[in-house]
Amino acid sequence: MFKKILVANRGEIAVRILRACRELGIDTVAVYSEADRNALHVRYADEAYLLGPAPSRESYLRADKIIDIARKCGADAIHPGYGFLAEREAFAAACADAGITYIGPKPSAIAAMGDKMTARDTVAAAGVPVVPGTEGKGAMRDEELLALAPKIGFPLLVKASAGGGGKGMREVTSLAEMPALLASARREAESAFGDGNVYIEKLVSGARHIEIQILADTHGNAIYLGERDCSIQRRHQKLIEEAPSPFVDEELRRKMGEVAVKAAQSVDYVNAGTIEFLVDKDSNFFFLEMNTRLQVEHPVTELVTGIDIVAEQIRIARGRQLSYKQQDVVLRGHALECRINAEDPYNGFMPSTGTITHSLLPTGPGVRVDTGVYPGFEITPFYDPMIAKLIVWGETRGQAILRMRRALEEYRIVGVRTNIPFHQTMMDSHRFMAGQYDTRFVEERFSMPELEHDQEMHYPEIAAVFATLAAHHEAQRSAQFVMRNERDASNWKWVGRWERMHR
Ligand code: MV4
Repeated sequence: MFKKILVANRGEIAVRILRACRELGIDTVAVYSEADRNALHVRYADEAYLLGPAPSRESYLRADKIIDIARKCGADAIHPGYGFLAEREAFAAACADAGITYIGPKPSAIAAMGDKMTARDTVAAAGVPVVPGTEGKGAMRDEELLALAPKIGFPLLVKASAGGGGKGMREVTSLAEMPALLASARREAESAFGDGNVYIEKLVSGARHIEIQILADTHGNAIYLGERDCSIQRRHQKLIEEAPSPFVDEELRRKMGEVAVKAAQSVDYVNAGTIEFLVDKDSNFFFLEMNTRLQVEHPVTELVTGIDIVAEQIRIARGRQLSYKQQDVVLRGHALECRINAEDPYNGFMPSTGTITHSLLPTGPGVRVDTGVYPGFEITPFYDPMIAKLIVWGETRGQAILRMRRALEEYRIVGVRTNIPFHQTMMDSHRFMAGQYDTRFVEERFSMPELEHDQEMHYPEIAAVFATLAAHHEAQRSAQFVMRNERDASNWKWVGRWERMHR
């Protein structure tokens, strides 16, 4: 095994990875920015080194410094976590050049999946279903895209090759508006990624976002660990994830799992990875993209499979065989994850900063909290607002929801505002309970037009009085800003009925 691993990340995921190392008896090295001198990951690790000032590009993105530290302190391997240097081909290659094992896929696989158009072409050639569009044609000029669009049919989506996560994406409903939308998509992609290439796909509406976790070792073994439903998101930020998906049955799981393994094998994938699919109302599924890293939401898969994904990543990187064969992967029960963000759900989900003065973590049966913060720690605007993940397991989906409600109620965070009231409202929602949601759910049901369209206000004094009243009213409790009738003790009768119906 490795003797020492450097974790090139911060926050909850750095702590998660350090914990896996500790259990495996591997020494650990943390790196940190000036804003993170007192961070939990720094305290948890055996050694810690300062990278530089708070901004990511001067700290957590300094690949050169990180590799230098790893070399000097004798680390055998680097785990990138998610974000920052994860999914950077050049970083994975630089680790290898320095004789340090990168805990993740090969640079070639990161590159092949990093360009979304290339990824689509590659997996489509391997027989993986993709949404009908421009696959197999490579980069196209506007004239070619305009000529092809009517054959694909409207509505369609223009997507950035270098994109992912919705950046540079445009919905097109007619040929007439397409030239302008192509131009603005290219402009946005060029400025965000330095690559203005785009491709088009038919729009799949009312779809769910379901992803498959895979593991592949260096000996040619590859398995899938079932799916996660990540449809509860807002502006491409996931908020709640669950496993298994209430929408997926045995047969669909097996089909999607086998296709996911095929997609991974098409780029010679090694280590943990995730294949994202769109799944329409008729259970047709289409490859969206592959994430070549450990994901935020990996714990829900860990809770229903009993597999420690980070420990497997480390074993795979060391050259071991997978600890599990496909038939060893058995799903048990149901897991939910709520991302706890330092943001104000009553004020357009604005980031909230400050020092956490008090916090009380939920515990007890079936509850897991992955967090990187503690009382006394200051939340700064430099990094992601996610401060914790609250993950629960239950024998059934209904039990998991009840447990999540209980845990959310126990959770106390003082000093910053959090989205806990949003999650409480979700756990009370009949549509969520019934599993009847798609990727539009949050925007449809949780929009607050009176707060989001303030540019239309013509009477600032009246607006100010109303805003004050509304803020006071809404601060009282979560339920006020959505469907009052959904807060009802008989919800649980309803869940029971729904579960009996679906047995
Ligand atoms: C789509 C789609 C519908 N049809 N592609 C958004 C981010 C990027 N990863 C892909 N995305 C989508 N691609 C076709 N052909 C709808 C989305 C989409 C979405 C996907 C997953 C999770 C949330 C989403 C929210 C809005 C749109």
